[in-house]
Amino acid sequence: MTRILLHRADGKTDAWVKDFARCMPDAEVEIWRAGEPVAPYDYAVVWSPPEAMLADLAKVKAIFLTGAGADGLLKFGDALPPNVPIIRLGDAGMGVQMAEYVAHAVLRYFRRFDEYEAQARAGQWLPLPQHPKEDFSIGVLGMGVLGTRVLEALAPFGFPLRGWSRTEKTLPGVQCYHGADGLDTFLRGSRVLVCMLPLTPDTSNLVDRSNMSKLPAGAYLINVARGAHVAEPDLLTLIKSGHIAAATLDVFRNEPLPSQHPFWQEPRITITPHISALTLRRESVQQIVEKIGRLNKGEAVDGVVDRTQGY
Ligand code: NDP
Ligand code: OXD
Repeated sequence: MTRILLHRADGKTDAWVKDFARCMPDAEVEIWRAGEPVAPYDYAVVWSPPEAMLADLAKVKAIFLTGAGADGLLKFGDALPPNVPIIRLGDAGMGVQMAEYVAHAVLRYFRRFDEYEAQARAGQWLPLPQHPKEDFSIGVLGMGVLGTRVLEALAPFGFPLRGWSRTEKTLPGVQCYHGADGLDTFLRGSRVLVCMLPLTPDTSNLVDRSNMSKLPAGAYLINVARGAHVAEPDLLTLIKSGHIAAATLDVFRNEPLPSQHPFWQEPRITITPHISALTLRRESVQQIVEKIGRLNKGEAVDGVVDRTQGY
């Protein structure tokens, strides 16, 4: 029998327990509750657990995250059990959602639908010149599981594609840049900047005034990674100056985005409530169960977080 300790901040645990029972009938899933004694467990399944759970996480063989980003757990730093592997979710259905979201945002800006929406609200009939496709290069920050999926989904549209990663990469049809040395050249040629990075000390605030100023005039920003990648006041300044034509933001420093936040008043900013790629419960449970099976046999699994890199 495999014993799994589950925590869900939203309290919606029943469906997760049912899915684990379906995919792993011999598993015993227990819900973590603050202050209640915890029996020995083999694995923990969490997203952004409370600090009070950390002592119990030290007793398991591995911690599975029900999301792609590890920042919600790594924020605890040295308080985390040092030797317990943290395993993040791989694609599990998020890749196609990210592809849909980013392709929609890119095409909306390329075909100027955002401007047509504003015109229609003003009762204005005015065909606009089309953006030349060769000038509409798309630069994806982060060429991991999700960034790569998005670049592949954009390929058939014929936009010039570029990607930026920490280590050197090659991807057919994509001009690849890496490291601090490659960033400026990458930015200077990216008319649409798509942020798909993990949040780490190196990537926090990366999309600030200085870096956004390197984008071509009239650039677009799409952030589907974490709010703290973007310096929010800098974005507002550059949108007001016209250097950034518009932005689509799915993630924010404070979520839900506070009602008095100036982004709500800026018509060139499109806001969605952190929905670009939702965790699909069944697919996620299936993936976790497959990995538990491999770990139980002493085999390696992918998605193990490198704590020194922060993702
Ligand atoms: P991966 O770990 O697979 O990929 C991360 C990519 O970022 C890699 O290409 C990595 O480079 C690159 N990277 C990391 N640090 C740096 C750096 N300092 N400089 C340059 N490149 C860097 O992550 P995923 O693709 O699975 O997910 C990315 C992020 O998307 C998640 O961390 C999460 O924050 C966010 N996300 C948001 C969701 C939403 O609903 N809004 C849903 C799911 C994820 P290298 O290849 O060299 O390692
Ligand atoms: C994730 C997220 O990282 O949902 O998976 O943001």
